[in-house]
Amino acid sequence: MKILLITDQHFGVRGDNQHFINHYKKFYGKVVIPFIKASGIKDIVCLGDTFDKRRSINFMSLDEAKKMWFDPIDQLGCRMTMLVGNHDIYYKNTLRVNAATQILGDYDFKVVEQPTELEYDGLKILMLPWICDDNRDEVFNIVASTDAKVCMGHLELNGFEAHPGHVMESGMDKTLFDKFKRVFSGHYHQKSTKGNVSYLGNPYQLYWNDYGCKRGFHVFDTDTLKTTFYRNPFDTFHKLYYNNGVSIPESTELEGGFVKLIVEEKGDYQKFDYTVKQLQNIGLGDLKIVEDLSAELECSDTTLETEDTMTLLESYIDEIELKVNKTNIKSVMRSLYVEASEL
Ligand SMILES: [Mn+2]
Repeated sequence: MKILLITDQHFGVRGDNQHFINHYKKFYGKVVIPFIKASGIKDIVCLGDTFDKRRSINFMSLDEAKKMWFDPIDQLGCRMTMLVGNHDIYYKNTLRVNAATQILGDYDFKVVEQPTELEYDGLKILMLPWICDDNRDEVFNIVASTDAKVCMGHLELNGFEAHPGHVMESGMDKTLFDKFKRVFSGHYHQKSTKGNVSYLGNPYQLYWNDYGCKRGFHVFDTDTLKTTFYRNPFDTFHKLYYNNGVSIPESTELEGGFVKLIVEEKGDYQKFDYTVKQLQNIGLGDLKIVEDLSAELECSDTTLETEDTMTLLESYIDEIELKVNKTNIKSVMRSLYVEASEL
């Protein structure tokens, strides 16, 4: 049997931003739903963080999420199992009030609020929602006692790359899950595998840090225990390098996208202005022009590198002298930055 695995969908992301809603619609409408129809897949597991904000979703976002994902899945008669993730819960120490149960009661989806063993075509899978104070003992007990060979969860494990360039230095030890042949997890949006543990990665690029990262969904085969990755063909973030001109990709590729026009050599000003106008007419989500003005200064032998905000913040923290743990400061800055981007 084939099961479609998808995780960290984050409906309502970036403060219910319309460009992201359109981007999601393109992915679900043109890729995932047609794939489910064509492949005849009937079982879906969402490994947590189906919704973005812990305490609310705006009505328009919810309506669009129903239309692009929950309704079609329901109409196709798919069985959907959803693990509760850390973004789906109102309280931090218990899963008692969670978005899926509150919002999706009209659907016949299975919401995993407690560690649960489920069987798919004779294969037992241990399903673990987000681990918090309320369920930690229960999770440890079931991990110790289960004879399931596969585990799916929303796990915070040490040593995995959470965002590009950021390896987690806290979290549970992955050896706790050594007994399983395969472990699949949501939570970190970066796709990565170490030994028997695979972080599946979320389906789309959501922040500039995700630029160039491969995102998508997987299909898991219960007979072979193998997964196949299906990449999301639509990138959210694009960089164009302007060098006396630039070739602009098809407008359908850029439409709704977030574009950085990086000016290396401006050349003719009129031609440059025309290019900017062309880009503005495509209907981008955002256009940023990145220009290295230091080149016009005389002492320009130091090259100015353009980096994203998070990388700049991190290298700043690395450079300054601090008496406290820099990793903690970085993680506070990162969550502040993510929170600020969502406003
Ligand atoms: Mn997430």
